[in-house]
Amino acid sequence: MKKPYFAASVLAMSVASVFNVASAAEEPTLTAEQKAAASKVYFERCAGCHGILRKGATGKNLEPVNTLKLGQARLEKIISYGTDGGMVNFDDILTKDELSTMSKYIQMTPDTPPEWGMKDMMNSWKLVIKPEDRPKKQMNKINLANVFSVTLRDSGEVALIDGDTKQIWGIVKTGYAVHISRVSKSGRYVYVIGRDGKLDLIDMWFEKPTVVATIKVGIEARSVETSKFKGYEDKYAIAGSYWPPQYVITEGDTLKPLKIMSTRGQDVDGEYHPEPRVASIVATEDKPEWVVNVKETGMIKLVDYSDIKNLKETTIESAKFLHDGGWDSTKRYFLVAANASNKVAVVDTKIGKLAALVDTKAKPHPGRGANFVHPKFGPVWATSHLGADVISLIGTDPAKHKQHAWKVVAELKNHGAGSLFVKTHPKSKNLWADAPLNPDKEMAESVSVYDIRNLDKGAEIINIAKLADLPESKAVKRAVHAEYNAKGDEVWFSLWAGKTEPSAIVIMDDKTRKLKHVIKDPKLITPTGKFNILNTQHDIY
Ligand code: DHE
Repeated sequence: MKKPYFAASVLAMSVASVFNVASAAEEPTLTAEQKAAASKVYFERCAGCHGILRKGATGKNLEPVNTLKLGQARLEKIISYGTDGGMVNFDDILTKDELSTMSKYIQMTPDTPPEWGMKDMMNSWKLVIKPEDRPKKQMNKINLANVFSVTLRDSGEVALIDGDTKQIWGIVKTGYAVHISRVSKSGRYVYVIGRDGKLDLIDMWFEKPTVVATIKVGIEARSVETSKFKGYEDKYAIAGSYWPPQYVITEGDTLKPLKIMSTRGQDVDGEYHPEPRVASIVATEDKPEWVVNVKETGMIKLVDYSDIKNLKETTIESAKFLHDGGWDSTKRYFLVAANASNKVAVVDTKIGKLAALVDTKAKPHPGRGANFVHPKFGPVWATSHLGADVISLIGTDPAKHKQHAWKVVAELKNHGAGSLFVKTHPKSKNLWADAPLNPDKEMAESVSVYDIRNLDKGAEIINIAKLADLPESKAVKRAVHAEYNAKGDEVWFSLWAGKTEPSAIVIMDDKTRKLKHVIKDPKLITPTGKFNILNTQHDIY
């Protein structure tokens, strides 16, 4: 059996040190125990932004060549209190000892974790209930189209909430710091990916939501998608890993791994990158293809899944570092944030080429974005930003509004920077935006809502946390990730508090913008992303 990466890191470290004599001479030291503990904290708290090899992406490069220059005292300060550049503070999460150990750890040469190939995947794969032993029809009375799969981040679970009754239908154990859910084309299966690479397949046809298959696709992962083209419904799934940098195609109804593809290679500047992580993945509906966005290289891969054995990949150069994105309203163009370049890349999936690179404000972060028809500029797609209190509207209709296509046609003032997600619905007249990573408590707990018929009026700002009436505490209850119900008349927000504090889901009436319902339950631990089945199944946003 393979040793876990954290424990195995000590050996890798000493080997690495041999090859890096110059910096090893100055690097601080830690005991094996301290180093294993630091490695675990790094994976859990830092790797997402800085990379396993610490080459930097959303966060700065943390290789010794840089960190040794900063030194212990300065690093402790940065980790404790954060920076204006977007680094968050950890003084409320890590102890003084941990802060000191982490500061030493990042001055040491990074370890290279092991690979995770077909044998590892097969060993981790569990087909809990075979397809032939599953129900032949839906065995419950739940309106599946309006179920929400809710990430319970710090408990490593998802809650499946019945959107009609607002009751928790079931809670399912998933991977560590579970990240997102995606839905099969049929709307029957939910795929859930954890940061530890654990992928779970939930069948919603049982009396209660049931895990029917599970696999570990890598050591660290963030994304999963399913095959959506006619004839391939529920046939395949694809999961993207951060480490090793690769994606795997599996059977859709069993998760049996079929093919692993590395994403290592040259970036848009022609430089080799050893850790190009797989960011967002989306399934095209009118051909057997996934759009796979590779973060560090800035390459967008169009993966043709019609012949897995003779897999065709089209590699499109865009910009660094690719992160999250969504379709335009016609589902021909995919728009993805290249957050280190302050750009949104637009792929024309019909012809398989880059349509444009659009300049935005600092660190665009759309989630899947929001599509609506602007009264003046025609169809637009919106993104908010981590680094600016601005929502950019990008024209998306080169056929009828050519002069506005792939240009920022308007900028709306958000209530703060630190925004992660914007959302609307084809039936709605509202555009909602959050700012959960804003350092100001009031801002992080509030959302902005705009009337898309009258954007000049500016936003109404609503403090979502106050509406929930949770017990008063100093802890921030971040209002995060708007998601509509299936009908498009309710907007759900998570109130994301600490692991040991009460969190909630706040449901707003979209038309009146008034509170409709609050879901409070001790089992709702750190709710973040919410994925309505119908909207996720059909990419409605
Ligand atoms: Fe996410 C989407 C990566 C932190 C909630 N996040 C994504 C996607 C990527 C990504 C690549 C796109 C997936 C897709 O569409 O296929 N997220 C990362 C990180 O690397 C990062 C910055 C740091 C980390 O260590 O993981 C990170 N993400 C977070 C959070 O802290 C959030 C706010 C809370 C949480 O639950 O972890 C968070 N990310 C989300 C959500 C989505 C997402 C809710 C899906 C948005 C959607 O509407 O589809």
